[in-house]
Amino acid sequence: MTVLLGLLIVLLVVVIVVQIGKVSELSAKIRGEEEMQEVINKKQAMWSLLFMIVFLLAVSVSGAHYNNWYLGFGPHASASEHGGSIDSAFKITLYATGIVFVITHILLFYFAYKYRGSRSRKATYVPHDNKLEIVWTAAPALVMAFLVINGLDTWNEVMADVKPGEDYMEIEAVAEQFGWTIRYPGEDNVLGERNYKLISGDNPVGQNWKDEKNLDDFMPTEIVLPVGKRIRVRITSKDVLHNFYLPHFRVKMDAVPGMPTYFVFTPKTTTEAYREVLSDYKEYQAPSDPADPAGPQLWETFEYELACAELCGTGHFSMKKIVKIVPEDEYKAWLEKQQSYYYSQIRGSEYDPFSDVWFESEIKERRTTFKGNLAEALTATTPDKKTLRFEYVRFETGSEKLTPVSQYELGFLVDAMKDNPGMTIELAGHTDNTGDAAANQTISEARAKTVYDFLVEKGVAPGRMRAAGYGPNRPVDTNDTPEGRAKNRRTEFRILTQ
Ligand SMILES: [Cu+2]
Repeated sequence: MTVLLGLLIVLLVVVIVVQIGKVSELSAKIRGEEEMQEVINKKQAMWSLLFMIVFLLAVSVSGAHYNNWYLGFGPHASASEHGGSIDSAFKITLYATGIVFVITHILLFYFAYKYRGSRSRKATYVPHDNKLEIVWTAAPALVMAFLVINGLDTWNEVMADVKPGEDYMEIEAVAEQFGWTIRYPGEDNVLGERNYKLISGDNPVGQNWKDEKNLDDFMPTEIVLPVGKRIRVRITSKDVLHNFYLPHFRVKMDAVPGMPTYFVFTPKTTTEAYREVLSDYKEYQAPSDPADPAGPQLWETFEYELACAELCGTGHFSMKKIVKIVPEDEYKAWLEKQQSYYYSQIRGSEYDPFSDVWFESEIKERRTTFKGNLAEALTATTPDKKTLRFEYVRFETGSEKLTPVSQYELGFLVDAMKDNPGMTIELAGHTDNTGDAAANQTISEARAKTVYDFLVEKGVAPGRMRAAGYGPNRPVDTNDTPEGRAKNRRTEFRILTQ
């Protein structure tokens, strides 16, 4: 039944189509085919005009609607000094091409309407027209020349390196799959030398520790920069192509393995000030975490960020780093808290080329500690509190020869003997209980004697000191663990009189 009904409907539709065809044929005969064509032409011309209006309206409305999402518009003003030039170069291009876009589209559709097929008009054949050719070549050429010159001017300003004598700070961004290592120059404001051959697990960017400029360099987890300071970023990569991209500052530069690149910019808006600007826009007044509608809003949690703008592999997305722009004093406070990579990771390790030397700051700090401990011992009354252990006096393995760094702490003692003319001391060597007991006794005596000789050589009167070796007989900890044994192997001095 349904099939029959369906067939019937199809048949009826066919009949209707045929009938309409017959009617049009008839009306065409009555009015003439050309006249009919003219009616159709006019209708289509009207439709195309309507299409143009809807199209241009849609372009304008969507453009205005998303205005606040474009870089350089609404809340997205550039946060760097040069960024405004880039934005205006883009805007000039946008407006110039936008005007041409609208005019050509209006003309295109208007001409289609105006010169639609009509019996009263005949097309003219124009094989060639010099004047027209000149006009439509020269006009775009002029506009292009203006855009290119303007763009070149902006390019030269944006890509310029620092000038000699200019006040700036250089940081380094080293990319790898998948993260950035940012290196700051430290107090000396100069980045130390680095070499890719030195890169290892303990030396992420291959710093040459023999170069003293490296000693204060540090590598923080976030990028903090002072507002208004000219920053030169030295950019490089360890593996594949990456791209150093700071969208809010209009900074973008490839990180190329083996070929250092750079970018110079001056941040002009602090994170705090940028948040203030964003707070005026409704797009940023939504909750930052949709699951917590009462929580902080998007503008409150806004952070500038560093991204990698090169598709460098599967973990590409994770190359994001927070960038904070802060006032000068806040930056200084942050700097204070940063620890140099050398001092926190390399100092005293097997990679330290300066392990035989103490730096000024270390001498100062350790001297203060030594003096404090000595003052405490001088006022103490029990004999065990009158004994002080040398923390930094070391001997060559299996020998009584002092290592070079031992001179510093012994030097403190020399000064202390001068400051306290009534003080007499006993210098004592101790070992752990491993190895031959007699040999331990001998070496502990020999080591105490070496220290004694060193002090005499430095001008301490021999009569104010005596040297003694106790071998393993006076342990301060267990001899069953390596830590305990290390504590037992020691050199001490005990205040006898003062
Ligand atoms: Cu990358």
